[in-house]
Amino acid sequence: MSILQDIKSPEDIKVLAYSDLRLLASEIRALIVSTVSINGGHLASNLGVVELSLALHRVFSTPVDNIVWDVGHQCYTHKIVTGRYEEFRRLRRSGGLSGFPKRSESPHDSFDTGHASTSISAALGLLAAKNRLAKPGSVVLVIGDGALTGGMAYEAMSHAGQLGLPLIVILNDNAMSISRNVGAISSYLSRLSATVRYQRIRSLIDRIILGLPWIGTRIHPLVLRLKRAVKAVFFKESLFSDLGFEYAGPIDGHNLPLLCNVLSEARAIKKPVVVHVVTKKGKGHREAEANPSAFHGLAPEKPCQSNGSSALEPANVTAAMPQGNRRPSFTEAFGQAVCSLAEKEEKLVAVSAAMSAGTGLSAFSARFPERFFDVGIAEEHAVTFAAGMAAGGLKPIVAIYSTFMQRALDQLLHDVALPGLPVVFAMDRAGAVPDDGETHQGIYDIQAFKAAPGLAIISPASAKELALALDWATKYNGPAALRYPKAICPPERPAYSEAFVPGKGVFVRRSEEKAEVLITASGALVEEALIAADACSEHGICADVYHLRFLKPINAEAFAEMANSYSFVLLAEEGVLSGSVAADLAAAVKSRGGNALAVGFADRPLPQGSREELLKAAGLSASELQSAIQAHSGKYAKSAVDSLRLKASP
Ligand SMILES: Cc1ncc(C[n+]2csc(CCOP(=O)(O)OP(=O)(O)O)c2C)c(N)n1
Repeated sequence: MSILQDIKSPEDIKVLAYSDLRLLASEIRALIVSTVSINGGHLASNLGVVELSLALHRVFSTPVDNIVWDVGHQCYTHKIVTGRYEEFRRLRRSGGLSGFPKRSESPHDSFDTGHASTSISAALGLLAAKNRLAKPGSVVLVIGDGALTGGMAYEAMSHAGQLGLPLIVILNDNAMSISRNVGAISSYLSRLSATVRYQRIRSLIDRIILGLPWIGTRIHPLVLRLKRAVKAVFFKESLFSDLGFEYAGPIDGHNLPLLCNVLSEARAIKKPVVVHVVTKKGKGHREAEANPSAFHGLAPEKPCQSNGSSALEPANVTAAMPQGNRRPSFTEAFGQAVCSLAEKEEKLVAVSAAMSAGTGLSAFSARFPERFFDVGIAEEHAVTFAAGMAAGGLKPIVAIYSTFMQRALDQLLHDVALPGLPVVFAMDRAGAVPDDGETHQGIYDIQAFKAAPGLAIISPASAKELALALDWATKYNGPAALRYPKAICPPERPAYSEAFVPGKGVFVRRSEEKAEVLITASGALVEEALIAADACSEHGICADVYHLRFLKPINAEAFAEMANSYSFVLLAEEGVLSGSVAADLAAAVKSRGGNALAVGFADRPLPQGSREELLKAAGLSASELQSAIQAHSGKYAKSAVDSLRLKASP
């Protein structure tokens, strides 16, 4: 008999015996494994917080109380027990449940997340609002030890310590970020969790107190004081207490009664408190427990068994070398190119913000460990650290996904671009990002970064061109950014191997006779443009394809002059249309009396879907480009047909 099917709301959890709660935890784990094996998603993080999520919903009452999930990738149990069990099978599917908390999805989701280290700020804001508006309820947040490497967390803790509001911070410590966690804070946490003498005394106290159910709750202030006294003996320096928080823990994050007791205590003390919970990432799934890094993010549609014995495919682990004859992904192409360059250039160093595997830097980190820096989830620091290394004479390459680079806009402008430092940015996941939804789309970088003085922005269209672009960028005497999507590299074309000239693009398809239509694109969209041009030619419309290569610098006037010899210019860009390079160029063409249409993503959040679905919906897929050309040039189709007829007639 299933307990899970009867959980219609979190209230149903409050009445279960602990033995049933444990059964419920097993059922939830099985559901998460089976769903993620089909839909993809974050496996190991979610398996690690099943008990913690249940304990939170047993002690707190959402939506009166608020729970904020940092990053939000670990919210699956929360979703399942807050009325979304039936919809869970549509997790991450187009139009289905988001893999992250979303206020528009449920009143139980207090804050939309996706990027790391925002939870303490957001939760403190929610609490300040409750306080000011005299609304009832507690505010609790769950932040991982990985997310605790992000600077925002400390800005927020400093403020929380000052305000003194009863914010409940649950530190979910599994010693892992995506890869093994890094940094001095991480070492500090493991010292905090691993001190054997402290552990023994703590568990003795826990046992004594928990053995006294009635008295236990009554004497909780004493308990906390006692625990603090114990801590003070062994941890004279406590980061959290020094910042104005009470500190409870470390406690076993899979022990449901213990978790519930400590959370109840934390709620009662009416001061900012950190509850340090130790969990096992991947808990309950053999392979995920053994290799939580590989099982952090899973690709969709790889069936597996819930006992953990089959092959779920890790999505984030990108081998440095593509297997067999298949074309590499852009990530793999970057991983190879950066290693080849490093062999020739000793000053080259690489920086990652907790994403070495995802950005393709695993091979580099293994081959050149002394030239590799993983700074943790600290994109702002990564950029300014690289600026410092560039000022000091090194050649840094900073590999950060487009969406996470948003964090470091000021650092890019203030610390890199204004002083003109030669830092190279490798922005993976630029453009439409599959399955993760609004918070992970890489569609804002062009507008955000094109204002940076002297920054060259290149959008390579193939693996070979990516390598050439990287080579060019590391020799360029200024900042440069490469942007490329999460996609397999399109096939090579001769134009992609042409030498780089700043600001100049290349014709990838040019007919000998005068073409009527020019399709302009960059990056992986060039392939869509080529397919569209082929399709158009079958309808008698002749289209050339021009690959911009550089989104910056770009000479709009020179482009317009060249483009105005065409009857119609279609410009496709894998980013937000408003303020895009495509829109700028279309305006330049029109100002000279030409006929141009720019296509890109609309000025609204871009929801989850496959890359193909997202490109199609935005009018950027080959078929949509073809339709745009035909729609815009019905007369061209006709005149092409007419001219063919004329030619055919005697
Ligand atoms: C600003 C930002 N950078 C990078 C990421 C990618 N990312 C997603 S989860 C994660 C690791 C988070 O580790 P932790 O907070 O300890 O949670 P765990 O998965 O271990 O439970 C990273 C780096 C992100 N979401 N946000």
